Amino acid sequence: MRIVLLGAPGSGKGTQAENIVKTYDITHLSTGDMLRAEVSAGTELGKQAKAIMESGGLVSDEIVLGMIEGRINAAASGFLLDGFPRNLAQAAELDKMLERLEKPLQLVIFFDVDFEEIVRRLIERGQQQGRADDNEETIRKRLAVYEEQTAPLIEYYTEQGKLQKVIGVGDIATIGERIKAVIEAAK
Ligand code: B4P
Repeated sequence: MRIVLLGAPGSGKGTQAENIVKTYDITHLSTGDMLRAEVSAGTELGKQAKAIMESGGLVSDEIVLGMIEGRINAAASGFLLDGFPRNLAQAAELDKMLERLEKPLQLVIFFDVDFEEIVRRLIERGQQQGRADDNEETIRKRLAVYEEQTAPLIEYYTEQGKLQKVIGVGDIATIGERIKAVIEAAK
């Protein structure tokens, strides 16, 4: 399976991704996790990304595309993209990349969650895990960036006939069942 998880920060993509990749035995590709690993390893790329991430902005397309291409190539049994693409330029590059590989996307799952719930979740995560970008000011900025740059992907993938919406509010297991139903229908 070749799947994209689309949704605002804190909509549950990372949480649900863990179960999906286990169930379907596909590779989990989270650009957020990759960037955080670069930051904590103190690499040159991580140094460039750190301040942007802490301010709630998007890291440059060049950096993100450079990180993801080889990993998509290597994911022979399928992949789950989590947090990528995040704007129209990334989506267009992804389409080109997958066309070259003759492995087009099959499904885009959009997590529908209201912003009030998102702010509540991320503030709670900030208190529990201390992630630098989970404070109220940065969360507002991330949501504004999402609305401006990422939300247009809903229409982009709807036009391609690949988008399925899942209500992302409720308990984690129930949302997991909704997602499973959507994946089974797309197989
Ligand atoms: P990400 O790591 O993608 O950060 P995120 O969007 O906050 O994570 P996610 O949405 O997966 O969190 P989840 O719902 O699982 O990106 C971080 C930064 O990296 C970006 O701001 C950007 O700077 C950079 N970046 C990443 N990708 C990029 C790209 N492609 N281009 C440019 N820049 C990029 O979890 C949220 C919380 O909700 C958790 O605490 C979880 O426990 C909780 N939760 C989940 N489901 C729940 C439920 N059903 N009910 C209650 N709580 C729930």
